[in-house]
Amino acid sequence: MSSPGIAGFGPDFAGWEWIASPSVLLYHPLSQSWAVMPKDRERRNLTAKDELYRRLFRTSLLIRLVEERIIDLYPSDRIQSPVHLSIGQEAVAVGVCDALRPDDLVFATYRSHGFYIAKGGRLDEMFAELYGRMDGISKGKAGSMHLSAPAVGLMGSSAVVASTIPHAVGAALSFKRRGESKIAVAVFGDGATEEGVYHESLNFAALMKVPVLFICEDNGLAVHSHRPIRQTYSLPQHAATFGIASLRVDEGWDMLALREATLEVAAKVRAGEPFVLEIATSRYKEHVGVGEDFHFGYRTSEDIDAWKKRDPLIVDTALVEALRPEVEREIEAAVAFAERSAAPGRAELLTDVI
Ligand SMILES: Cc1ncc(C[n+]2csc(CCOP(=O)(O)OP(=O)(O)O)c2C)c(N)n1
Ligand SMILES: [Mg+2]
Repeated sequence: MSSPGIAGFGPDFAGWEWIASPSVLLYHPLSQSWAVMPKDRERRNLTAKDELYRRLFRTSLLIRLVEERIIDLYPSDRIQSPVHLSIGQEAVAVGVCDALRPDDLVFATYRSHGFYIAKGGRLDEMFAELYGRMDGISKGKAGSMHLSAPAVGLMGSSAVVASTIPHAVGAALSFKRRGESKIAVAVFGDGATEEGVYHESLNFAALMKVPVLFICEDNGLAVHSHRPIRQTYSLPQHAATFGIASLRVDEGWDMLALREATLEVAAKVRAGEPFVLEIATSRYKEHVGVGEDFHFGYRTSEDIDAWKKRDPLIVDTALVEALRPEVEREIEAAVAFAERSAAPGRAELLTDVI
């Protein structure tokens, strides 16, 4: 596709140059115009101790310490389901969800402890769910991979890669038909964009002009495969072929930048256009499970060092230590709730099953 051209990028922006500095550039293919994202605006007005930063940081820390607690608990076999940890990726869930309205709906993946928590799901019901207990948010039948909390707008998550993307498009269509100002958010990994349903969903969303925000968590990996050996396309260019505007944010550790980007983009979606927001991020742990995966030989721990140097939960140790006691108390109360909860009996075997 061709663009009207922009200084330094030439008339055809094919190639990676324009993606290299994408977090400040927004190309809208329908109006064929470029805009500069004012992503630094909020950060300029903030110091590290400001209320907003502290709120986002606290939620990020909660997610990380929850997953670290899962790591501790896992060998005991109390947690009954496989777990896909998002340690390293927390800022995405936090920045995105903080920019949404409570009644906006999120459809996510098997790696969604962060989205569950950031959207406002109850932590005690999440631990009880992971334990497979009756007080779990889905009475223990969903486990970690199928978390949902409809009361706060987390409509579902799924182990089937890309499968919740069309659900978000369908929800967005219903908002449009009912004249509601809500938006639907489809969260998926970079690997999910290789599924046919992603392409169908983009096409349908563009055709129907529904208020859906597609969010790609680009950790560069699908299990053990790196993105460049799997894909021939860049997401923004691909989205543009459907006439869908897009933005890539490279600073996926930066909760404030992600919140700001999502606010800007969600306003466009609410006004009635689909949008693709691609966020670079980094998974520190193995694909599934609570260990590390550097011994498999497809990546080294040094590969994520640069990311860790930017990670606020590693860098801002003073704030971590200031918040840690109260966050740990909250987690221990949730774990105790799960421990107390009854296991489902035989009578539950066929309930809530379709
Ligand atoms: C339809 C389908 N195909 C394949 C799989 C096996 N699988 C599970 S996770 C995964 C990789 C997905 O990678 P990505 O979408 O980037 O998400 P990430 O795990 O990196 O968060 C694959 C291929 C699956 N669960 N569902
Ligand atoms: Mg991935």
